[in-house]
Amino acid sequence: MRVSHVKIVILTAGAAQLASAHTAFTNFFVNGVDQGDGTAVRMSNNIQQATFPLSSVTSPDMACGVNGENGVSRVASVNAGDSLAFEWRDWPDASQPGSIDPSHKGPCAVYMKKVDNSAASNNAAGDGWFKIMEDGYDSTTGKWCTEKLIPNDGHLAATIPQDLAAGYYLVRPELLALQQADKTPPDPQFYVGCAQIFLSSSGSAVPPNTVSIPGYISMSTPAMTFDIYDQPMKLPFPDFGPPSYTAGSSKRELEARAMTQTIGLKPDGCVMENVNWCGFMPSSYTDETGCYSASQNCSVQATDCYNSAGPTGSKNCFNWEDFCTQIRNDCGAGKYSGPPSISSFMPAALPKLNMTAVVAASEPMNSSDSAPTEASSTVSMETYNPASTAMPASAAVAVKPARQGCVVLFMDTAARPRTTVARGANLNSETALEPLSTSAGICDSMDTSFEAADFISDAGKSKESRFNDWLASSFFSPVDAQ
Ligand SMILES: [Cu+2]
Repeated sequence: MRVSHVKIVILTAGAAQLASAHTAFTNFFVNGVDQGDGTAVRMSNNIQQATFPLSSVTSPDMACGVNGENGVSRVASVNAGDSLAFEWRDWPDASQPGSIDPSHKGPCAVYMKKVDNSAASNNAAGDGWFKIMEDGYDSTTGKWCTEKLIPNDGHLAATIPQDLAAGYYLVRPELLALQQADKTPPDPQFYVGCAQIFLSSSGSAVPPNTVSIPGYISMSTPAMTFDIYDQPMKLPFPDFGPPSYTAGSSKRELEARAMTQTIGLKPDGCVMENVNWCGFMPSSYTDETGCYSASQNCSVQATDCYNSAGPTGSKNCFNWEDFCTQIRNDCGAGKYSGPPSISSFMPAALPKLNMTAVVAASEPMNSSDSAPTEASSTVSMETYNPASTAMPASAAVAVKPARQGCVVLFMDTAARPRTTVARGANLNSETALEPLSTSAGICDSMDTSFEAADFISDAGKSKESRFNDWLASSFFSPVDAQ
């Protein structure tokens, strides 16, 4: 089915942050640790520019997106061999779930470029880009890379090659949506952004195959006009860009030299963060003048927070503002000793991402004739004993072939079915993914950090009804469970 590009603009009265269409790279994880919304990420402050596809495949914006030449203050600390995950969102402030519309089918890649200072401006467009990850079309599962993002909460995984030389880099996730590439004129749609990192490494490698962005593709590059609607498609998909660099492949060597990050670290005294903003404790005070001066200082910082927030939103600015309100109320009440503790105003800790699950779900299938690495055609029917967290295996049942890669555990407690879904063939995995959406073709998940036992003990009706919806969908037929 041909789905046209639909532009959705939702105006929310009174809210500074708007919904979006399309997708944006909003935040990234280092070994599962969320660096924070927009933190160390270059993106336009204009939500439309941040979420819309780039206007031309030869635009300088192809490097790091619109306004991608503007460095931001923070630089994430990364070690060689770390696994990264780049999060893509339909709504950059995550006010609604979703990563990318299912119509946006196409390949993904991740590029890096070594720079003198990743927080500096005007170093994105031009030569020096190399690829560390690519994933096109997987003919075994019939999925494009962009389609794998959807059940994977928008996470695109890549590993930093172990032998890369230390230093500052820009890391650039790239999505190409081909749903309009067959039109006249063709409209291949790129979504890119850049993360600013400092790489600690004892390696010395400099990948030899670098390209200029823009310049690495033009409209005559075959992939730009690839017709995803052809029956059958003209496979293999014509990859573009340089070959992926993996540790140990042929390379130039720099003299290995120890480097220490000096730029973009979280500043001393930074007690709260939002995007690349930091809140600092107002000076302590013991009298009325000092109290109101602290209140004023706090409010000025709050304004900076909101003004710098951008498309990913100002969630933590609200926390900061609550803290300021406390100071002001204290002043009004004659409590002239402060500032008060900020601990009760701190935002909740960001959940850790289960990288194993993300990698398993996004693993590129390299050749069309290889079996899916996580294929599993069995479901284990379990009887759950509430007095025990053990999950005794019992009958294995078939899943619909298209559902390979999903493993479903059934828990039955006093006629209340509980079910967890895990990716991969490891039935004993403690990784339990919550079934959620019916919009994608494989195991969907919203949460990747549940322990199986947590899920079982949670009797929330909404989860149960969401599961039932999912069960009733075409993904998985309970009739198979015989
Ligand atoms: Cu779009």
